[in-house]
Amino acid sequence: KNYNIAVVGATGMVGRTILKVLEERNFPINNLYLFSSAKSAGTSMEFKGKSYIVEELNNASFDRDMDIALFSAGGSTSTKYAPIAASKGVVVIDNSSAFRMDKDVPLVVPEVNESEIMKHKGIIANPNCSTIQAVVALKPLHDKYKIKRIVYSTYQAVSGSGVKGVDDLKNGLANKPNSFYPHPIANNCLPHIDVFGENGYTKEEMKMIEETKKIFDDYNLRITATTVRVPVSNCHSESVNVEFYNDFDLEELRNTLKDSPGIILVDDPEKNLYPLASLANGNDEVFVGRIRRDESVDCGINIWIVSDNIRKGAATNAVQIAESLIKNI
Ligand code: 2RA
Repeated sequence: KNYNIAVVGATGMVGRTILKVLEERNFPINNLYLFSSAKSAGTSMEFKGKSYIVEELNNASFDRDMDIALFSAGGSTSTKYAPIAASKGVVVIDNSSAFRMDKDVPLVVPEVNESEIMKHKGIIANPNCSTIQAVVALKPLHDKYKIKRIVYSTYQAVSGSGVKGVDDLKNGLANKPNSFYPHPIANNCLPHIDVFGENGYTKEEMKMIEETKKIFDDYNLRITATTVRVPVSNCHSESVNVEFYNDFDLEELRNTLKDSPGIILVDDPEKNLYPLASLANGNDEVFVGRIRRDESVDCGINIWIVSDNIRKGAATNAVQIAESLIKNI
């Protein structure tokens, strides 16, 4: 069977990558509908050698024979239109944070909690990019050694902010003024992604903390996070400290990661081999390395995790959810 698919936010960085991944993975598509804001409506986009005109999203957009709508157009668009699509029987896979913590909305990374997908009530949420790569790496370790505590420190690419972030880095490196970030991102690390809350943490930090607990369905996990924007074009890097309840053999732990879905182990520091943005860029795997025992606790490790935040962190994960969905509908 082929499916009628909509991409909402088709002209954005993630939207374009969703189309690229749908084509690469030969997703079985009958009709394809592309939607955007008024600003980008009328744009012509290519898919499998055919041209498609991007339509302006409106309340009637889902009044047609449609199976799945992949949203990546920001929280306000999802808040308004995802329920409309779902009310018409269209299954929404939403890349925004609008519904992630809603108890009726599965928050899914297929390698981690694929079985949650069929509990959906019309909307399935794609986690935040920085959360996705972390839980892919940590899930096999949680299953084997039971995680007690996680300390996330992230080094996030400007592509996470979309074209505005990419432009700020380019302008900064060309000594032109930046207009998006609060400070020049060129030659700076900004400990400020999204907005600050009352508790002094940013929304990005709280997303990593809360989304990890929901995805692992383990609210006893003790998690803290510091998320930082760095002058890298694409791919997020993360230094993660993990403490387990149960002890481990380091070689066994590394092999567990090596043999787990969606993970590539790159860990031979003596040969200067460890995960890099330049290695992850354009790929869908989560790259792990620098795995070493944390001698300051009884059962802990430090690990370095790198992945393409636009692909596995957003577009590919959403398409993988759609692939799982059609296996079951
Ligand atoms: C960022 N994770 O990197 C956030 C949203 N993509 O800006």
